[in-house]
Amino acid sequence: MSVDAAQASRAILDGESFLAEEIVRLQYERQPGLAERFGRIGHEKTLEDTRYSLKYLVESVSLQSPLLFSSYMTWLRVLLIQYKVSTEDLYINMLCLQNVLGKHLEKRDYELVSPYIDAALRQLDTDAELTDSHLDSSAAADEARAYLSMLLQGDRSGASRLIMGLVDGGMPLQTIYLEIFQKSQYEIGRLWQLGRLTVAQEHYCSAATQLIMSQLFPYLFHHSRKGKKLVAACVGGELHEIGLRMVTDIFELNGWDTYYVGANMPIGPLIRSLKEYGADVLAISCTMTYHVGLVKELIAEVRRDPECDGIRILVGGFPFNIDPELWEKVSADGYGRDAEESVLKAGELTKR
Ligand code: B12
Repeated sequence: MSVDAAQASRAILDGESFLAEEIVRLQYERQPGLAERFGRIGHEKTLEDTRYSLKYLVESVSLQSPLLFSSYMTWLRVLLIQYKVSTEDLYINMLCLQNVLGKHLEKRDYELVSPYIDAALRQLDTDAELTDSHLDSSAAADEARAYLSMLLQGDRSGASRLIMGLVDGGMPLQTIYLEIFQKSQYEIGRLWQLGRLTVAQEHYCSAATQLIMSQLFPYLFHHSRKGKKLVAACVGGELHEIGLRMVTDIFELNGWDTYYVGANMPIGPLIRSLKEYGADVLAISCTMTYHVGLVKELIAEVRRDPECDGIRILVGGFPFNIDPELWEKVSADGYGRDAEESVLKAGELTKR
């Protein structure tokens, strides 16, 4: 990270609570109707969202990736529609954020941060509707629709029978993973964001998909082994583990030996496992943008350890798909958009 970006990020982080309160105070001053429209809870939620916006801004600035903050703006804008918060309300919130940072940060910090906010404001000027279902782009669209519809009706045993039938019918596991499981999970995320699905439904579907993936476990080991080893982990605090699990399974399917440690992995024990297992590749997954800094820290720690010399590091997950240059900014050796690309990339990195 550049010294300037680090300093500007630190200044925002240090004042986060105060800055958020100032931003919301200014917004309510400019839009007195908000209090009546949204009541006390609305005020609390605005404060909470503003704190999140500052967090995303800090991550975006410290990684020098304006895309991270502007894509967050698109996401937030769509999410807020169901709560009757308009794009104009959000735009004003951003203007207040810019104004308050202008008043409270050192001039050089503000000048560094301000273009990130300008980019986000421009982003709010463009249309962003999540109208297209992820299932429409699936290469197994009919099966994916049937699968998700069963899960949404609470019929996980029907969904399991559907998948086992497809396996028996010869559908490749990779297609089931990427075109049915992954696309359904993305669709669940889209429906949740639009307010058309409850958190309980999302939890049910995610748990059911993990259960059904487990039923496919015995099918992963049919292929000849490559003698290469993968350790796979999510960074600390990260709870999204299905993507990484999918990556790991597809590595197994391609003959790698894998050691999957899943969500929320602390750095010390992870580094120990790399040595004990004799990893060739470390796969690090991160979904929440505000965890990307931890990915960078983890990679720096691994690189500092001479016993980890030669281990190649792959990263992936939501923010890496938003900014295709982000993997270089965290000093990884490579990145994969999805499980299939990840295996190809690891193959290239470990060619002997
Ligand atoms: C299921 C889910 C959850 C579950 C996760 C359960 C679990 N056991 O994993 C739970 C309930 C925990 C959860 C929590 C939250 N979630 Co959530 N979640 C999702 C959802 C619907 C699906 C995730 C998933 O399974 N994807 C399917 C996998 C297969 O896809 P993938 O992760 O992209 O993985 C592929 C590639 O990225 C790549 N890849 C992934 N990792 C790696 C690693 C390497 C090394 C490589 C090479 C490649 C690679 O390959 C994978 C396979 O092809 C997504 C929607 C979405 N679009 O993803 C939201 C989503 C990610 N969640 C979101 C949010 C906001 C949250 C919460 C903040 C909600 C809250 N208010 O609490 C929390 C944060 C929790 C935390 N601290 O981590 C937002 C994030 C938005 C943003 N702008 O950042 C999303 C996008 C939903 C949305 N549309 O708004 N969530």
